[in-house]
Amino acid sequence: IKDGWFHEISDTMWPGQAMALRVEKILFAGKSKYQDVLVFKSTDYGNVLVLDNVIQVTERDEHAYQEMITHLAIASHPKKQGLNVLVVGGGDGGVLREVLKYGDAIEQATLCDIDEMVIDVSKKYLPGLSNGAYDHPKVKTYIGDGFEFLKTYENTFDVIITDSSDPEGPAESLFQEHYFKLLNNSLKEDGIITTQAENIWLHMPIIKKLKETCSKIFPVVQYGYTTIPTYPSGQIGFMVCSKGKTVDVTKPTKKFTKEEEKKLFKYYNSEIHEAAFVLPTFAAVELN
Ligand code: AAT
Repeated sequence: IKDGWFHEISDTMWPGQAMALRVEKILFAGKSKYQDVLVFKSTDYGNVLVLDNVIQVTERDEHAYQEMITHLAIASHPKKQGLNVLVVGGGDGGVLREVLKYGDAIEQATLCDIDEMVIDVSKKYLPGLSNGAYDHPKVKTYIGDGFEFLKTYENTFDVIITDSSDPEGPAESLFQEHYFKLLNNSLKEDGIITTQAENIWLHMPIIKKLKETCSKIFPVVQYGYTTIPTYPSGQIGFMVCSKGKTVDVTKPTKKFTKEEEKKLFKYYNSEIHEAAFVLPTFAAVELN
């Protein structure tokens, strides 16, 4: 933080550019076992959570990410009842909040984040993120490495959402081939996964490799994306993969009415679900 502005600088992940947000007040600054944890109140984006100097969420635009990473998977799942959902990462609780929007269709929602401090500061300074989800009777929370957690489950989950940080740091293992094998193993038949899959302007080599890795394991692999001002270059994508060969993840099978959409979501709707997979030419050339 310099002259009242936070700068998101990374010479390796986004060289020569940086997002800056004006700081009104620092609310929390600490160090967990895994990372530096910072929460500040910004002048125009609400409260902001930062891990190892990388913006994780701002109250103003978090919906664009949490809604898309969640609903691209759950809304295209062929099963409409008794869904067992796992979230890896996502300690701020935003994805859990989105999962619970399916109400009775959710049998159980489990979250495994490596860092308890992220959960604690999010509950305290970003309460709208989880919006009470951690206290919901269908929610179970585990603190630990998502990679290790998955080793203990087989044929269990219908949907697994990996809401992880960037591959530099504690989330490195969550981008490896072995991780996707574990995901595949712990999914039920017809299971679907989404994972945070970076930005087409900055990380094409990572995305390409991720897509290749996923394609070795899953018969259906699609890169979809959302727009979001406070992630690097304003865009972030998701690898959406299905274990079932005949599932088309680009088409939602769960159709919300327009009224429901307006009530439930700020960003997601059925049209944007399909549109999210339409890539600009340069990205399509690289990825398809
Ligand atoms: N919804 C917020 C966006 C995030 S949060 C990433 C979360 O992943 C953090 O809570 C972090 O503690 C957790 N995490 C990191 N590594 C692991 C791991 N190995 N196992 C479980 N959880 C982990 C992502 C922001 C994307 C930023 C884009 N530049």
